[in-house]
Amino acid sequence: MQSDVPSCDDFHPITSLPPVHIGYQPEDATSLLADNTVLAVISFGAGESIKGTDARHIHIGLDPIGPTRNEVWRVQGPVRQGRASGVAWSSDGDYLFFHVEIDEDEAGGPAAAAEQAYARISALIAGQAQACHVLRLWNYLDAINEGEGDAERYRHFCIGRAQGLGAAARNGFSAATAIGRRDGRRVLQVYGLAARTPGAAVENPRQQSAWTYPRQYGPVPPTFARATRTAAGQLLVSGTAAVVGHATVHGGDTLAQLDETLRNLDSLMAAAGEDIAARGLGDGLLKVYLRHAEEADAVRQRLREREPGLGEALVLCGDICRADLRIEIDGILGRL
Ligand code: 3EB
Repeated sequence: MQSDVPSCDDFHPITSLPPVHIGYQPEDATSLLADNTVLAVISFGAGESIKGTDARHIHIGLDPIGPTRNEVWRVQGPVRQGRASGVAWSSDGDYLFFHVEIDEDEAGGPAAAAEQAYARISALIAGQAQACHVLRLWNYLDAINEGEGDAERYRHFCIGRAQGLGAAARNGFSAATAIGRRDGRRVLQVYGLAARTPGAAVENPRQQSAWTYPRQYGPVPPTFARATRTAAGQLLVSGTAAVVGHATVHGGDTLAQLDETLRNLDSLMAAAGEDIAARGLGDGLLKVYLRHAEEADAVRQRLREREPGLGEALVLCGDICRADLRIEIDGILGRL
């Protein structure tokens, strides 16, 4: 019905943000990058980034189990790109994609590499002409479980990350993932997504907030939120595993850990809001990190049984940041 009296629905709030569209595609990275609404292409498995030629492309050395796929992020565009503070970036004005790789040997180990990576990301964020808020961070490092107790490389990574987070955490922690590669490259890879409007951190009532984990998990707790809800109403879900309270459950049983992870995701969606909970996982895009590649078929089958509406997940073989975790799932929900 036409009316010349505007209703509230005619106004977009000043904070309104279009969604970012994320999908897995079989096409090669070069053809995907020809589109200037593409903000980022993330390739998994063996191979090289198109280094120096396109800041929108990164390569993560985690092997996909199944057909190799590229993850593609699309925005309204047009997308510009550049490098600043040692960080490659791309942006359409709404969203900012960024990534940085730090050589651990040059930095002086995984803690120093993490501190450097986050200091650079913080400098990039603080140096933006317009408002800029980190929504989501991914961290990939080699041999994440190597080292006993507090000597574990993941715990060192956590120390450096907490040290380096500055402007990257000025609105609190954002959602994150930290997974171990097995490519023997002692290079820390960090990439992320920021936007001109802040997101809202969401915690999971079934899980203790990671930054309050007790001392037994390391000298500096992991600094991430369970999810970020964006101004576009999308939910960026952190790596989620079979952690209840602060404890790992179902050690040694991958399918039981998967079921527990799905319970954690349900509880997280409920905490994120009625709209998110009502849509459920069915309109989301998930990534499954699996310690034992040979369990992929069983995991895929269980996922289909539990979540029949879910699209095909990308399954990657990698190490989870606690040695007793065998599976972790992250993703984006609400691909509006
Ligand atoms: C957990 O719940 C599992 O250090 O950034 C999940 C997601 C985990 C992110 C991180 C760690 C991180 O504690 C581990």
